[in-house]
Amino acid sequence: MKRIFSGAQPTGNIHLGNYLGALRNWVELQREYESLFCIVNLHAITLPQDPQALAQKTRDLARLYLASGIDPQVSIIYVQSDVSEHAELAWILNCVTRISELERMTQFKDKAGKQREGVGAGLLNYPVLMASDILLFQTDLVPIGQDQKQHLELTRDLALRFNRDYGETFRVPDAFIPQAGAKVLSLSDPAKKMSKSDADANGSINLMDDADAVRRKFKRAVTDSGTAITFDETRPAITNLLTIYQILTGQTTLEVEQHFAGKGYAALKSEVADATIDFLRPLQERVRGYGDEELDRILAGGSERARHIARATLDDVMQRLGLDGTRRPNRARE
Ligand code: ATP
Ligand code: LTN
Repeated sequence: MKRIFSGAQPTGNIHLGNYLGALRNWVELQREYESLFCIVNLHAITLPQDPQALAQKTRDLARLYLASGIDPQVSIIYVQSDVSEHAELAWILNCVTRISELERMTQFKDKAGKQREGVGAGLLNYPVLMASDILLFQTDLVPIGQDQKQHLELTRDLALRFNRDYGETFRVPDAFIPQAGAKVLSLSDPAKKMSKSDADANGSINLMDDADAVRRKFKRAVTDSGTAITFDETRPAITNLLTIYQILTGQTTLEVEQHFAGKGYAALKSEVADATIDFLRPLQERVRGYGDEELDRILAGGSERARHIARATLDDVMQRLGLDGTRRPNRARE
């Protein structure tokens, strides 16, 4: 069976973009692939985090994975820092990555800004850790939003380079980027993607938002000039609202356009809000249904299974590099 791996950071609030661009597809794909879904808390600390909040958000995100439909009987759900092989492989891959490759990454440029002196090295090395996540598991397919495409290309380059220099070691993964929902835009600034790190809270619909907040945010959403309600790349704000509506109601683009023909922007906003509220209500109820004990059991089981796969890859990598693993003190237990 082919394998998929994906992850999200336990930072900020998980929003509709994360769901439509990533999580939703994970749920679909888990039946066809052996699946690992990780809560990437080591990625989260590339920017300063409050320790207590990070621990809490890690658990909250695990609940959201489960509530979205990731089935722990089928898929492996775990926390990145529980499997130390991620950090070990990241160090090794850092040694085959060029600084220039990392400095080219658009996410690094966006997050680091112009003043580079005070920027943490973790932010630069972030894509190497992401490559390690993926390559550790001999992943075939990586379901992600559009913004992560460049990181996946780097992952492929690193795998190919390592394989060339040290022999066939890593499977070279492909990206899975959905046709609709790969880049959900900010409701307040359609020039940007909906983002957890956006200072403007009105731009994102968070998955835990209550009905009033959802209605208010859609009501204030920026629209394009004109009045037509059609899918049209030159009118990103309306297309964004229509895309959200289309995916949540499971209709075709044609059905959606026919539905809104002759209606105004106010009706569009209010119907997108209704569809979102109807989608979020049961999801939020399921989130609240997972107790701490059950969650711990699922995450502990997940990390055990993940570690088993990861170790095999890392042992192979170490051997190829001349890093003899036989002296490891816990070797006998494995
Ligand atoms: P930030 O916006 O602060 O950089 P993020 O939401 O991109 O954070 P993650 O939690 O790591 O960070 O993202 C999880 C997944 O959601 C990734 O696959 C990412 O590509 C996807 N994603 C993020 N934002 C969007 C968006 N606006 N539209 C579609 N997919 C998105
Ligand atoms: N960088 C990703 C999160 C992430 C990820 C991964 C996604 C970390 N490791 C491995 C897919 C596969 C982001 O969305 N910001």
